[in-house]
Amino acid sequence: MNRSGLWALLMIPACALAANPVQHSGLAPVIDGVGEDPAWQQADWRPLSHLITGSMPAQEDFSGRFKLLWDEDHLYLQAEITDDVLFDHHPDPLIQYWNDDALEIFIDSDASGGEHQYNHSAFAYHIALDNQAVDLAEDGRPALYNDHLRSRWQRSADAPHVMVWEVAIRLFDDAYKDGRANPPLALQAGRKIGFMLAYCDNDGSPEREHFVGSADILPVEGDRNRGWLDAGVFESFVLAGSSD
Ligand SMILES: [Ca+2]
Ligand SMILES: [Ca+2]
Ligand SMILES: [Ca+2]
Ligand SMILES: [Ca+2]
Repeated sequence: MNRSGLWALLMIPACALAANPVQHSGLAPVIDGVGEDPAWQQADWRPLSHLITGSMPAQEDFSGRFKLLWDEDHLYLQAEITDDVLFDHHPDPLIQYWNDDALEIFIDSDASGGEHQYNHSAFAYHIALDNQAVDLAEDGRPALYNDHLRSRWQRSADAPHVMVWEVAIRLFDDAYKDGRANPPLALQAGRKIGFMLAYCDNDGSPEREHFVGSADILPVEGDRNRGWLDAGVFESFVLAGSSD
């Protein structure tokens, strides 16, 4: 690279370099747990490979990858999850939801980062095997946020231990308040979001055995389980412009 090229590279803000593009979808994928929608062809797989808590599972115990897309109304997720035993010990979605198998979606709609345990500057949706979504409310108690997303999964036709999980997620700004009318955001190209995906894998133990996510989280006093507290550990994404 010549000197002017190097200078041009140095002038790009660090956040722009770090943000991963999410492709726009002109034709929304059908949320049915079948990932063959044409829209998904334009999105690249991203790995779920960073251990957050527990032990690192063998490939057949848990492994996963995911894709993202967006349109004006939704962020779309397709996750492909290998899990040898599906386990839903607590049928009440508000009881120990993190200790049953669950897909966990972390979203910070404006990439503000910061503490979000009891506020909605960011959400940490724990989606259970019955497709119900739980996060901590402003009163500090878990609450259902099923109206924020549509979630469906199915076992893969040719691999019985593989689930294809599709989710359409609405995004809300930092002014979101529990118990009020909160209009979802109309998404536009250029919006930066914080996002992280993780999977809680339990195959029959009192507590989850593996918690593996997409972000390489810097531990605080040895603890990488920071996503439910701090949106600053999410990965940076930017909604890319429409090309279709
Ligand atoms: Ca589909
Ligand atoms: Ca497993
Ligand atoms: Ca925020
Ligand atoms: Ca499991």
